[in-house]
Amino acid sequence: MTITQFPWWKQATIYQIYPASFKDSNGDGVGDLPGIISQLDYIKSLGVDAIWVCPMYDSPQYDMGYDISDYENVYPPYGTVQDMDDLIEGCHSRGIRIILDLVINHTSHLHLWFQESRSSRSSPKRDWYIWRPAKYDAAGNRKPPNNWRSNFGGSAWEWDEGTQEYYLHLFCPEQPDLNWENPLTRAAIYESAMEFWLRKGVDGFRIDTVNMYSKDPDLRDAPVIDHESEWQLAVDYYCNGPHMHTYLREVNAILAKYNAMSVGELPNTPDPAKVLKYVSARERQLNMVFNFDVVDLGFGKDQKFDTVPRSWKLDDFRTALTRTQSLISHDDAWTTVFLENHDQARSITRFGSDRTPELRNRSGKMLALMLASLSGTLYIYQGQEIGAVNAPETWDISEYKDVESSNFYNYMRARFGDGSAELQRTELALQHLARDHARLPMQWDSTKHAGFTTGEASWMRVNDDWNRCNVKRECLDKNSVLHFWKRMLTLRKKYKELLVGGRFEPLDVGNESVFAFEKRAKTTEDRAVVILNFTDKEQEHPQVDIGGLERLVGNYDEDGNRSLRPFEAVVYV
Ligand code: TEU
Repeated sequence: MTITQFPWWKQATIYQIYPASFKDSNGDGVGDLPGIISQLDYIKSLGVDAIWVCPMYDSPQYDMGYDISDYENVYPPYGTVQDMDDLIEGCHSRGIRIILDLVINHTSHLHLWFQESRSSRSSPKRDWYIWRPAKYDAAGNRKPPNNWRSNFGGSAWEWDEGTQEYYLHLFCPEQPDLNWENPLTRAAIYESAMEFWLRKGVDGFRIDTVNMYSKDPDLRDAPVIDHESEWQLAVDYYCNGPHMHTYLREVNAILAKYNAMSVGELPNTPDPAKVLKYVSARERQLNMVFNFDVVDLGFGKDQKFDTVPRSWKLDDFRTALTRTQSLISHDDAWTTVFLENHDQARSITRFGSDRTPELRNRSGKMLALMLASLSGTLYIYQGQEIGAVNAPETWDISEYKDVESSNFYNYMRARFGDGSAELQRTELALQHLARDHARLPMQWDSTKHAGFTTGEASWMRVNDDWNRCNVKRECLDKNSVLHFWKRMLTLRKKYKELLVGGRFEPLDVGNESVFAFEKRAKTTEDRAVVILNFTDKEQEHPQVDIGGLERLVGNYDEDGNRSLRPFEAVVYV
């Protein structure tokens, strides 16, 4: 089968939208659905095929909408269900597909299901969440059922005074985990969270935390790594549990009824054999997943922010990327390509350089060229197409709004105190890796608040570079990152067989400055070589064979004579 016979989602580039920060239509400082609708022509002009809208459901926003209180309603500041109907229609009439975020590992504590579940131990919905009695230590102190640490710090269990039991929450206490073992719960999830929107015509889902629904059956303690804390990293105890594949086959059956696609978020699963169980077509579970191999580079091993900026080597990057690309060599599996989303800091800051406008422009184009040349479905996060970078290091920590950032900062502050070296290290880590950087308002033009809102204030501060880095300016500048992205997306379509569906092979492995790889089409003789200088210095050409190939595109006008210039990137075909 050639790639043009592939389903749409294999050939697609998907543009991710974070509703709060995309475009505000009514001046309240928060992005909204009419704002998204107003920019559909811009989105179309990028050359993308679909949008993924982050949670727009009703929610008290403890975790920016990943805490849903009603799957069948829209968060009022974002708009109404009617606006969603209009958005779906606005996309489809332009030939753009639309996928939603499916958050079904947990709900908000304000969801009616949880309200009923916590109302009494004999509630018919008691078993819809994960409740356990307390344990008591030798001194008689009440303790949670196990030592699991939540993803946002602290115990993963919250004590409920009313019914005198603990409930499990892998994220915020305001995000209680659903009990997937109960078939009634699963049926309710499928109906309310999935079919309600599938009937409205959405084309698929990005599925949040897709491997956490089945936990360790005995909820055993995790091994103690952090001897200073009661709570321990427990990902091996709540990811990829024994019933995962049964549940996902059910999810798949629902999607199949509507011919809808799925992309699952698959954290903490670097082993390709495990990944294949989720994405092999014959397993009938997910179409593809987001692997964390690349985006987790440089994170602390035990705690994400317990690290220093750029603590990764190019070889780590190469290995991680090769692992995710390797999925494509299995004929019935598929993969994804991405460097950014709403949980990641900006890729230019992390993997390129934002030190000068010139380096920023070159490295932004280098990353665009690389991503557009990799196999799988390509995902671009809002702002990435204009080369957005992290908030400046001069910003006060109070500008960071995300629960993950503030919980960790407060934890380190309580543990080590103001002015401590540990707290300074934490600030540096947040400046480099916090999720907040992706959540700054989209920069549309050079007016106040970068055209994101006409209101007095925006919910997060606009990045300082808005006057130089915005959609309007980059549309006018042929040399912009935005123009380069459009060009790369056109070439990606033209050379689909090779760039979207080809086999990937790293070249000159071990080179710590230059990342080179080869792509080979599966059904033709075509071959491409991609060469990327990942440093801000001149580098020697790597030892790779480009005999018989012609330069297709690069981020400098002509090939340099002897060496590769800073962040130079070239594709030969
Ligand atoms: O993220 C899930 C997740 O597994 C975490 O690793 C996540 O990457 C987090 O950012 C840790 O740094 C998803 C969503 O993408 C995220 O926005 C939500 O906060 C989370 O689920 C809870 O729903």
